[in-house]
Amino acid sequence: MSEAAVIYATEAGVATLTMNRPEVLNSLNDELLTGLRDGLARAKADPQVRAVLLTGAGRGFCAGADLAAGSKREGPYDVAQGLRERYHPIVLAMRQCPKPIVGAVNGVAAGAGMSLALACDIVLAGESASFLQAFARIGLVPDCGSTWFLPRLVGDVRARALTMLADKITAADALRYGLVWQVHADVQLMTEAMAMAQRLAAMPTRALALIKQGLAVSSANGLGEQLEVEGRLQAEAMATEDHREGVAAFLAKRPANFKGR
Ligand code: T3D
Repeated sequence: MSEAAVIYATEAGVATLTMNRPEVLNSLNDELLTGLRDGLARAKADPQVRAVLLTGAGRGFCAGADLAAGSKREGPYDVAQGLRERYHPIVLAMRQCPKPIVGAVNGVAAGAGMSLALACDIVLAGESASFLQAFARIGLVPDCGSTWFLPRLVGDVRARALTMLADKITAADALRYGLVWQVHADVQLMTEAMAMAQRLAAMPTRALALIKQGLAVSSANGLGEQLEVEGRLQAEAMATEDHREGVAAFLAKRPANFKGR
């Protein structure tokens, strides 16, 4: 039996999804896309899982769509429909996941692979990782959210240069541009990323989900509307057991023991 294209493992409240086609830098074929979709759904549904960690096996994070598989397609291909059915549910599931997602970018993140990295909530990169908006190199346009994420993360000037020039940038540049939260020595990356995911898994999970909801709508809202959104989300957060525990722990001067409820 062939090895899974996505390896799913759980430890201490964290579900780790490892893209596992290292010989082709974890480029995205149907098996890998299905594995990501199923893995995200499984992590969402499991009450024991309170954070997700996404990484790649071998020397790459993800090199985007599998160009070899794509070139073997026979007959007309409706790419908009292909993206809608195979890729968009993954990007949306990541952003709408009620649990935080840590990206551990262990090598090159190119094309849709870079979009997947940007869809994570907190991105850590190894110092030899790189980021590449590969699309224009092969006459395509950025997809899987890159034209949405990039201007918001790096501003218009850098978004245009990154997407049009399609130059590979280093992890250090990605940190400087605000594409990643931290860069670590390659050998330390997975330890640091797992520590980050476990830290998030021990936090008030529902509050983190509500924070994601607030951030998701902020750029479409005016200040007045967003204040209303915050009020509604705060009402939900204030009704949680974890909020009561956080206040009780503060008043008793002891560490909080959040349960994710
Ligand atoms: O519906 C749809 O499918 C449309 C969706 C489109 C979304 C997209 O993501 S389009 C963008 C697709 N990705 C790319 O264009 C990136 C292609 N890859 C590269 O440019 C380079 O591989 C990298 C810059 C990422 C890394 O370069 P390097 O020198 O470190 O590695 P390499 O030697 O090029 O790659 C190693 C192997 O992985 C190699 O195979 P080989 O020669 O050892 O047998 C290479 O062919 C393979 N590989 C890398 N990327 C892909 C790939 N195979 C298939 N598809 C890939 N994307």
